Amino acid sequence: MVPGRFSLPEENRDRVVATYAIETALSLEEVSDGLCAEQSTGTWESVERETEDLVSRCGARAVGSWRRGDHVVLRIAFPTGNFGCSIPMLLSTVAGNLYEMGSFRRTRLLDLEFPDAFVEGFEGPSFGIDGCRELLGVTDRPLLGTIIKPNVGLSPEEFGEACYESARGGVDFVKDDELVADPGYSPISDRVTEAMDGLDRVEEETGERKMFAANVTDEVDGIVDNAEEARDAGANCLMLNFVTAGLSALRVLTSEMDLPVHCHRDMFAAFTRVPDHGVSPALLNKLVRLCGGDQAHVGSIDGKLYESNDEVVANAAPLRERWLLKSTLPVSSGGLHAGKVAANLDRLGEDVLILAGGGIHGHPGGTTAGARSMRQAMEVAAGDRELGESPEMKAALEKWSPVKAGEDGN
Ligand code: CAP
Repeated sequence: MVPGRFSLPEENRDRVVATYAIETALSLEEVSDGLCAEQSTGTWESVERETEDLVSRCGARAVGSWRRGDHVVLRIAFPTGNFGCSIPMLLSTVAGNLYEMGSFRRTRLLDLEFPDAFVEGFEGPSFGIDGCRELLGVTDRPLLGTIIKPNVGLSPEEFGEACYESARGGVDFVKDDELVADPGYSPISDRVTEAMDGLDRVEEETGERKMFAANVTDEVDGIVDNAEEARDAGANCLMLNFVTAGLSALRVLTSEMDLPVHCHRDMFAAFTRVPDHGVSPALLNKLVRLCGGDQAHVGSIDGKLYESNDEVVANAAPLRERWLLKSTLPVSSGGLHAGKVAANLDRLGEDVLILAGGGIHGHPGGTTAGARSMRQAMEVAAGDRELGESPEMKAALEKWSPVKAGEDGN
């Protein structure tokens, strides 16, 4: 049972404030009254039992509204007693039916502001930035990781060897691709055993501790079973495709398991990419932190994804800003290689996990050389060496051109 799920008293007067931008031909008043009714005590028609007392106890109410071009911006306050600390019921309340209203052409949920009493019903990340750093014994530089490629099809032994080669080249962290969880060709426990064996060998050789995130994504009732299997096989981190599995599944996983959870965001853009529809990415990341995610993807600076660099920076903000909960480690991933490290650190800062798949395993010198080129690029960004001075970095920069820190590709 997730702790604190229904800890708010029914009569709780605290409110969650939701901010929306809605494209509609309706007036401010029509949108605001309609939304409050639809998402709390009423519907499209007045109903006799919707008494003043009921509305005052349970009704949503507008706390601000204005026009912005074709859109109405609305701030609506919802009594927390209507949904308690339940993520699915929170989302059904603040978002639920709104996307299907015929009179709203586009609906964007921009933000949710939570009262402290509500946030206190959640545990948040158990490890977060400091906990992940502590487990790795790395406190004075950004973290480096890889996604093993090819994505699918490797046997556990081939996978373990790729982990060894990556860690040997200096990555701190290795993760499954989002497309691998518990397939017949690579059952979780066999893959974790081989991966940890590879990482342990590197630790014996170099003294550097490493982390492996096993993807435990499955049907909801299989996620914790997979996680226990991964933990029993030695995994020291778990990974969840949290959009496809669901935020509630993430919350259950983080509260049941005493391991950091890496949150992969595949399918995220189905909700975020159309700028005036869906949900803002910063809000989704705030919810990941609320649900206890220890590491979360934010896109990548000058990478292969759709976001501008400013948007990537904005995605990372809610993971690290001051809150009642521990911070979540932002993960920059997607099309990165040694030539892009400086720009990523420049925009995202030191408290970040930089991941490269193709940029490591596609290096002309192979996986270990690719990992070395990334680690060396971090040393360049820290001012400890010159760009392109080592053979591994030189080969990476010959294959992929560098992007300078501060050179914004927006
Ligand atoms: C990156 C990656 C990651 C994306 C995630 C991929 O590989 O493994 O899933 O970075 O993107 O398969 O694309 P490369 P998002 O390093 O080879 O690009 O955070 O948007 O889900």
